[in-house]
Amino acid sequence: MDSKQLAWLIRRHGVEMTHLSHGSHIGAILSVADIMAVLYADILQYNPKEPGWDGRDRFILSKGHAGAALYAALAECGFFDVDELKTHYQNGSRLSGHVSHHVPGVDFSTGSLGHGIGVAAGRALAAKQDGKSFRSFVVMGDGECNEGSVWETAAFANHFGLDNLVVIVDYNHMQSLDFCNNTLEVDMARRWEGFGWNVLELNGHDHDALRGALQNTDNPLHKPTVVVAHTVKGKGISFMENDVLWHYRFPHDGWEYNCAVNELHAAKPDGTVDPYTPDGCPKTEAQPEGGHHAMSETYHPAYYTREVASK
Ligand SMILES: Cc1ncc(C[n+]2csc(CCOP(=O)(O)OP(=O)(O)O)c2C)c(N)n1
Ligand SMILES: [Mg+2]
Repeated sequence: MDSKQLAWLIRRHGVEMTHLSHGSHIGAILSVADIMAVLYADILQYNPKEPGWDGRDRFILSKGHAGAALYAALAECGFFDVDELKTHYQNGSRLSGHVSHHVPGVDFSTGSLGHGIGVAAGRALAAKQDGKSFRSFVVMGDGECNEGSVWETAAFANHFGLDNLVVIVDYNHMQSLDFCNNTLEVDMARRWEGFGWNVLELNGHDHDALRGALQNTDNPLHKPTVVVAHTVKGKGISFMENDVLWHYRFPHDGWEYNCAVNELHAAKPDGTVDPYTPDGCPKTEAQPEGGHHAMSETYHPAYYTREVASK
């Protein structure tokens, strides 16, 4: 399966999983879907039949509230049965709302923001000390970069020359309840540069750009690498894009679910099969007057039109 197909399936599973469980974070799942797809289709070294294989690249989804995106990638890549995704966030399921290390392919539980990078840096240092060649990857949110522990680790990783550490920041300018510039905005690329990192900046929905940046992060000064990936929260479903509402709201029965699924179907790559609604959904549901954003008090047209993903 190629990265485009995997990204589509992550989005489709994300809609279904949050719909079935009435769970949160669909906006965060859609934001990171392309990053996860390129990592699991083209970059990370792993063996789904032997999740603990010592030579595997280490990976942490530190913005653990988007765990559905990781679970969907792992299931589609053979770590466990895709059908199990339907149990996500349900009582008794091992697929908890935030990322759990009880799931095959997951080494570290996340959800409390700001901790993934410290663990990833420790692994990178250990790999160097033990003469091992794997890389240590971590995906973080931009809001997560408000945590002080992130910058403590950034200094540490630079000091120890951890050129086997790769951070990807899902830079969507939003947090859970508001935009970053109404909360605490970080001048992302310059901040990492100031901490001595090798900084790459790109469109986090452009698979070729992501592949190009992540395939080889060697750099002459042996710095740790950060990929500042410009993204749109809710990417791929128009009425969820750049709308804070969809951090916590799930796609409800009726037009929300049907329109979400049908928008995904309109962009379905050839050869991809929708395991839930192979032919899409009925188009009979009434949409709210004034368009999809009429229900939202948090939609922000200035952000919607901003070219955040144009770099
Ligand atoms: C330490 C900690 N504080 C607060 C939260 C609550 N919380 C969950 S998601 C979120 C917003 C995260 O924003 P960002 O990192 O930008 O991720 P995005 O959803 O935008 O991808 C917050 C504050 C948390 N999970 N952990
Ligand atoms: Mg964010």
